[in-house]
Amino acid sequence: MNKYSAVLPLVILFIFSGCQTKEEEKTNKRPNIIFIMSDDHAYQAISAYDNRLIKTPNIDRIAEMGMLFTNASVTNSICAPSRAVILTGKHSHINGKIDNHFPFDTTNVTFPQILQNSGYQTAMFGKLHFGNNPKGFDQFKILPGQGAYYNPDFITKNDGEINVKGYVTDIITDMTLDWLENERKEEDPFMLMYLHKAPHRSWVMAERHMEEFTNKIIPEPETLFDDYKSRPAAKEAEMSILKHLSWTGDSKIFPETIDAMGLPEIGIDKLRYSFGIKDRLDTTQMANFKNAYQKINDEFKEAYPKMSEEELMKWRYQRYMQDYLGTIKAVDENVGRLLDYLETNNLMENTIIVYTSDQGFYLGEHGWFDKRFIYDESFKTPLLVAWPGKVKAGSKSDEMVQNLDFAQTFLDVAGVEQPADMQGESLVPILTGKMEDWNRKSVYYHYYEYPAEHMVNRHYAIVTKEYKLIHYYFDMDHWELIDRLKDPKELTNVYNDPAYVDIRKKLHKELEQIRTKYGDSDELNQQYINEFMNDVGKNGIFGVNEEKLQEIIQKRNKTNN
Ligand code: SGN
Ligand code: CA
Repeated sequence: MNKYSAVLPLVILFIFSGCQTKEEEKTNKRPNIIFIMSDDHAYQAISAYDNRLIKTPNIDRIAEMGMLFTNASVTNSICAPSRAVILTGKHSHINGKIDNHFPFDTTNVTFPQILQNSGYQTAMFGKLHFGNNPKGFDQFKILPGQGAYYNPDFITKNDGEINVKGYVTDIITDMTLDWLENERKEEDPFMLMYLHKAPHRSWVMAERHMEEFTNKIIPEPETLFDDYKSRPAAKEAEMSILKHLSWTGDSKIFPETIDAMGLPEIGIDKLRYSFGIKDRLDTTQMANFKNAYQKINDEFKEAYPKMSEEELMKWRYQRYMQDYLGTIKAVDENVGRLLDYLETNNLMENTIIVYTSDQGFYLGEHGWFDKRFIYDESFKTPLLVAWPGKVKAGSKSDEMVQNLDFAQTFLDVAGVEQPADMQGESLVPILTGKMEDWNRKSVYYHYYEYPAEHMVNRHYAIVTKEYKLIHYYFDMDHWELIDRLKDPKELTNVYNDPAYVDIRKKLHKELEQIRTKYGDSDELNQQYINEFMNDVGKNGIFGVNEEKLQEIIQKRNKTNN
């Protein structure tokens, strides 16, 4: 027996127990939370939902590892309001951020503040769009307002405003990976918000994707030529691919091309081109951009005089979709970079990863781009959740979950108490297969931003798996009833169809109940209309059809007098 033999077992025991403690610590550690959100990313453009438009292998990985929600929706289909709902766990009429117009009320309590107080490290990178900085974050680098695709500025927590050269989707990822690698402390759990600007209008893709995507041919949706029969609000909206996309900023027809063709500007056409493209791209980027789009410009100049309205619509749809999908290609690549980093650094096992969008988007359905309406393409939003070991890989759920539920879900995941005044529900029962703890039958929706760009009337609604009962109340008084199962493309308003009398009655009652449950009312509607109209009367509103705005103001003055 040598002199070490006696102590060897002890040494082994020590090392072994040391390992065990570390292992135990790891499993007891509260989960990390990664919230990935893109801006205006339609579920139709994620191949886990539908692979006709684009392949998104990296985003799909999240669903392969976890759960794909096929019936997730937002409570108010517009950017900053959706973000406010996500952070507060409260409907727009309660958190006060009803539209993109007024800044977020920072006296609201948000889930990142609660998580930070409970010991989570918190960081946010990318688009917030609040008009003020986020509270509850150890680190943030956010885009001012909508942000820019090329060489974007950022507002940072520690270094004021900075400018970074490059393409926004790559840069937001660089910042995120840099934080994970260099700032994050290994001993504490973290909550990270990784928020893309893409694929928001005016859809400027990365140089490396221009050649591929400007040559793609995209299949058309069935409802590209909708006539909006029985849906007057849809008819009034200004989001037609044919009529409302600008030539230069959106369709990438150069200002000199439309001048040479004698085409009149659409809306703030050249201005949008200036602030999105001309004033942002450096000389090399601009040369690459011009090079990629020159062929399109030449062909359009030649073809336009002979095009019928139908042909022009089809051409404009292709142009729109090529650029929109091109920006998504970079999002997918960058989500892949993040997932690879997590895998390489053993961060997958104890992390819940959420991929979603601030709302859905029309990709030509009803002839539209943009969002705002309660019709499926913008009411629904993509939702993919991975949580290895907790969520069954490759699972699916068609439960009616909403962006309202994220705050409580994350607090639940972290084991932190959920404030009683939050209005959502934790999704943990669905994620972990405890369906006896989940019994939601309907959701509530309310959109406010009118009169404004795209002219979508204010409306509220109740939605069940079978029906939507919708009330457009300003400045029209119009009800719609959609039979979701019989009419999935949502082309027919059956509100006045005698066959639906009983259903209509039942849904009216349920709508009243759900409005009471969430604390919404006609009085609140009126209050929000007054605030908004007083302000736009004085200060105007970006991008609005001025003529129509004046009409609405005058009509309102008349009825008020
Ligand atoms: C901008 C866009 C609109 C878009 C809003 C809101 N116009 O104003 O088309 O609906 O943002 O989008 S643009 O001329 O600036 O491109 S949101 O995602 O921020 O709500
Ligand atoms: Ca958005």
